[in-house]
Amino acid sequence: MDPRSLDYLLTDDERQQFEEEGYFVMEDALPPDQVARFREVTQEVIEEHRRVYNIPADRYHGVIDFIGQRDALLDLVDWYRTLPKIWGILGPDIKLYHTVGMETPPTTRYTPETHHEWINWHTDTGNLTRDITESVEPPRISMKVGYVLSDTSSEGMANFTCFPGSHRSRVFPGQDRTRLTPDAVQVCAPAGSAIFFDRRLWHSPSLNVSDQTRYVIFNGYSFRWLANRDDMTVSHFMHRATPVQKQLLGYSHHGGYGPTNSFDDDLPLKFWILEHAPEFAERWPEHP
Ligand SMILES: O=C(O)CCC(=O)C(=O)O
Ligand SMILES: [Fe+2]
Repeated sequence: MDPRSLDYLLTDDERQQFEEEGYFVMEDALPPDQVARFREVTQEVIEEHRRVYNIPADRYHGVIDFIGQRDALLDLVDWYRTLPKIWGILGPDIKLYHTVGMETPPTTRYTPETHHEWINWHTDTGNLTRDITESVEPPRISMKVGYVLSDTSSEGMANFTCFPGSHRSRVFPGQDRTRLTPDAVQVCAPAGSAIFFDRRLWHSPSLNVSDQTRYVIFNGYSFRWLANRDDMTVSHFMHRATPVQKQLLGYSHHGGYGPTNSFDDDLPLKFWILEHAPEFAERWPEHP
């Protein structure tokens, strides 16, 4: 693992913001050359997808199972500036379970009042909240990091949009699920930012009324036992992945039995943290 990640450990402020608001923004997650590199890759994959599946160029479009689409994307699996935030929140027994490359072209056909097709208020991970009904507050279980690859530093640029602090409720907190009401927050984040959010946070894509196409890569991390939310086509990465990357790509030495257990040889990330940032291990829950 890149030793520089020790300079990016989760801070108390970030932890508090994540707990209270359900998200936080880190502005310097990717240096400019990496922003350009990942934006090019994202643009290329999405253009290819639009051609193959005949998707109109002016439609908001995301490609799931994104991480394995290009070799360059392996670097994001354990990116040294962001991974410490993920394990700082979820602990060491985690994997990547879902990845999306997203393109939002500018639109002149819709206005904030008439953009029903673009607004989709939801919480993440599909049926998870629906099916776990024993508690009033839904469980966290997964989170995402969104790598902002184009400017979204002011509103109307297809900003990631949410209701801050809404992650503790299974009930939609707004007035109208088909609209971007004024109480929704368009998160303003420049290119190179990472937006970390709890999967329970009520959020939506939003409208791009700027003159630039928006690109974001959303990488979802979860506990290792959660079913993947896309095909996670990554076997071609395994021969060159580091042990930590292999863990995060879902590899287990114990086949299907591995992910619901915590065998030491499946958890190089845990031993790296124990050696380099042991103060975080004090927060890990005991196995009952
Ligand atoms: O495009 C967006 O800003 C929202 C994406 C989203 O809902 C997600 O990645 O979970
Ligand atoms: Fe989402």
